[in-house]
Amino acid sequence: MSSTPISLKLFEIGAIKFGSFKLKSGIESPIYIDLRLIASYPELLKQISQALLQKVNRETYDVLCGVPYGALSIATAMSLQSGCPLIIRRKETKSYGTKQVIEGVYQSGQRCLIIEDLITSGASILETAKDLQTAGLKITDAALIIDRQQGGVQHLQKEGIRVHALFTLPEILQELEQQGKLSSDVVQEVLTFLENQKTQVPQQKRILSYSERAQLATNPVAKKLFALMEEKETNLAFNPDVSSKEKFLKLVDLVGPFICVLKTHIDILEDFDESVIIELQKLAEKHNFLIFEDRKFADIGTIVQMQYCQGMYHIADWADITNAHILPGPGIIEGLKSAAPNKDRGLLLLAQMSSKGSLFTPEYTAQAVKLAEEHSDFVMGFICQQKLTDDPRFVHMTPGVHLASSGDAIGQQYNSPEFVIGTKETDVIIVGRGILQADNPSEAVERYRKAGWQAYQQRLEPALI
Ligand code: S5P
Repeated sequence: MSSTPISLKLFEIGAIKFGSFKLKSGIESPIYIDLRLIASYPELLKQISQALLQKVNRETYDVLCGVPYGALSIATAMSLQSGCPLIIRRKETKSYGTKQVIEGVYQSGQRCLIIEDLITSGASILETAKDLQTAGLKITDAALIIDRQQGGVQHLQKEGIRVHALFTLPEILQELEQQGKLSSDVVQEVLTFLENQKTQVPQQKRILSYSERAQLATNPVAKKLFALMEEKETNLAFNPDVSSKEKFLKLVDLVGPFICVLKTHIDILEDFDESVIIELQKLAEKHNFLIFEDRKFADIGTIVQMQYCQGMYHIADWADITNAHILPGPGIIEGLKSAAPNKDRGLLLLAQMSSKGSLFTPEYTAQAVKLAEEHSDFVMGFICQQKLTDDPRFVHMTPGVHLASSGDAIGQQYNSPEFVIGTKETDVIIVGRGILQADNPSEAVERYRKAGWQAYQQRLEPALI
């Protein structure tokens, strides 16, 4: 269809203005674009949504989703005209919320067409795409009104998203010049401005490798862990949650070569005695893995000190890593830290849980990050479901991982290694029954190791923001 009417109307309603404008970044711009104005002109909205519908093959998508908030009205208009159902992405809960981010009716595996008004770097579309993918939707295409031609289209292409734009910004400028609305000087000024901006976006954001993070970590166990992950090429932690010591030790010997961390629930063993610890330490030495007692401490400082160092298990003597809830406040961290002063020990804070209906809130999770930053000599990272901080010193360890199941009957929820390491950007997958209950555990442990490691390697490829 002819581009004239739409671009001219955008100019007439003031959605594209020329002059001198101070942008949020402080930069002076000769052009200002505000496509949210379209919502106030129903005829134009209709015309634009029709043009967008014609741009993309209807066979390629099942649902529509507009990038909040600018494109919500456009996506709604497209839904009304095409009869294609609409879903809505909430913007507010995107940080580390466990709340519903995508509203509406959809099924995992359905294809969603993303709608946007304007593309610059592509970051907003990508953010929306990530949330939709997290919800199980497939994203292959995005339709939008104006491409500023500043690298966004190429950026999205690299992420596997095709962009269908009604116009590029230079096309609009040309049209307006032909219609006598702009002088060639203004067109030239805007084109030069756009060209200069292009070199600024998008920027490269390099993802640090585990070995680079080993250099940066402030906790000695985190340092060791990052280094041994790189050395053994594994980001797999295994928990043999069994009750007999013989079975436990046999399993540990079997999986030892493939894991970076062996996670225990030592109080599950019915025939526990000191020999378990002696054998476990020998195996840790033999196969080069760290031991993590998943004790989930949750009491006041003085009590956790005793639970950590005394009683039947003397956890602090043999477990490189343990974990704690932060519900009682910072005293629990200080208590545990002071209980093992002369040893290299690391603490993981429970910041999120995998179980259905867990009561962790985004505020609580944010508090865990804050406490980790304040105790970074002892706190080495988090038990969580997604990356919580860009601080490279902290290890993100994620349970609830399974290649074949989506959960158990009493609340456990599973994700794949690819999703956890690739999409949620955590560092270590914790796998129990996925390996334990497999027909062939020694084959399964290698399968999980490989899946986790490949997802990490893919993430390392330079990403654009
Ligand atoms: O949120 C959590 C935190 C932990 S530490 N969800 C979990 O499932 N875990 C632990 O991970 C749990 O105690 C168990 O040892 C392991 C998951 O085992 P799986 O058999 O379900 O893989």
